[in-house]
Amino acid sequence: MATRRFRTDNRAVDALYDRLSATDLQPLWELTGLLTPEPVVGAVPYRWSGEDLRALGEASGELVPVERGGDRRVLACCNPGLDGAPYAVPTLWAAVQYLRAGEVAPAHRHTPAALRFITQGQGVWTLVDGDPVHMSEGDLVLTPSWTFHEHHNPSSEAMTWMDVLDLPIVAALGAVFFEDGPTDEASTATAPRSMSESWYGGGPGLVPVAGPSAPGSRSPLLAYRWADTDRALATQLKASGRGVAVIRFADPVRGGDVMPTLRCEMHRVESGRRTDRTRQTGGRVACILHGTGSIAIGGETFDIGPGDILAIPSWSPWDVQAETELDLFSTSDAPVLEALGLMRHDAVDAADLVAVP
Ligand code: GTQ
Ligand code: FE2
Repeated sequence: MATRRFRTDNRAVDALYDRLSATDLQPLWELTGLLTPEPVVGAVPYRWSGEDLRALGEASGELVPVERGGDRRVLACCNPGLDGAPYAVPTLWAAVQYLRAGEVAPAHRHTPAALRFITQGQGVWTLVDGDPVHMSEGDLVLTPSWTFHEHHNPSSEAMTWMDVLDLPIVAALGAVFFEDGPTDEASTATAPRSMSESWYGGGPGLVPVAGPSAPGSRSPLLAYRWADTDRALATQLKASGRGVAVIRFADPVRGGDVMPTLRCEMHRVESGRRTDRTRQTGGRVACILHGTGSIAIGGETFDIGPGDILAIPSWSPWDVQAETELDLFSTSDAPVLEALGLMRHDAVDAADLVAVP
């Protein structure tokens, strides 16, 4: 090991460093940047343009069969601050997946949890442990840790969506497991409504007394539909009169986050309005569903439009300015930071707190 050292004429110090090197030890007095006053992260504020993502998904679709690369045609967002690691922020994988008409991405499962957020189109089914979940614009679809999942596109149009996985977290913890599904014919089952929604998507605040339970602290509801999200945002906007509405996607049973590592939110900003500038610990990935405007992250400002994916590094203040009404999906590792007592966020203005009557 190359032990870092200071230079001196003292032979005994030289000898000490040689012994430290030979013993794979590094003295703390040679190390800086470990215990920083505030988070120092490699990830930089960044934007991948929706136009580029669509065009490159399509080009990959024409040139590369889905069988390559683990049976998924996926382009990973690589934050330029992370030395080539295929991660959008140090804790989150974000990618676009492209499935052509008639294609099937066969079943597998892994301990990293995944979610899909659909920015355009419809027609793909994701089977989650055999339950066919249809995907359509604005929907959030979950494939929790260790659930078998496969995607098939019986429609006549190619489809693309954003994947986010907690892969870097699970990898850092040395807990990645992967398994291919049964090798017989891929299932191409479809259904107007998934079983998960039939049980747990019955209505606001209504959950079955004896429904099939989900293991661990994750939602048994696997799809959050745009019609419901849209209505919740619209009614909140009207009720608050603040020009900005934010909802959190919740486990309908526990009220907690959708999965143990990932928090999901949808933000709506009325045309001409700007959100408060806030920051919190942990990484965040955002994706624009509708509208145009700009986002300021740390010292950078990016124009934003539909399909854009954004990396918001830990502790970077960010705010959004809407030119036309903006719908922004956000996912973060907040449940992990909260579980570990590491969540910090900037104080929220009193004006931001709406009293619940
Ligand atoms: O769709 O199963 O972006 O396994 C990365 C890994 C998607 C998937 C990704 C995956 C998938
Ligand atoms: Fe997967």
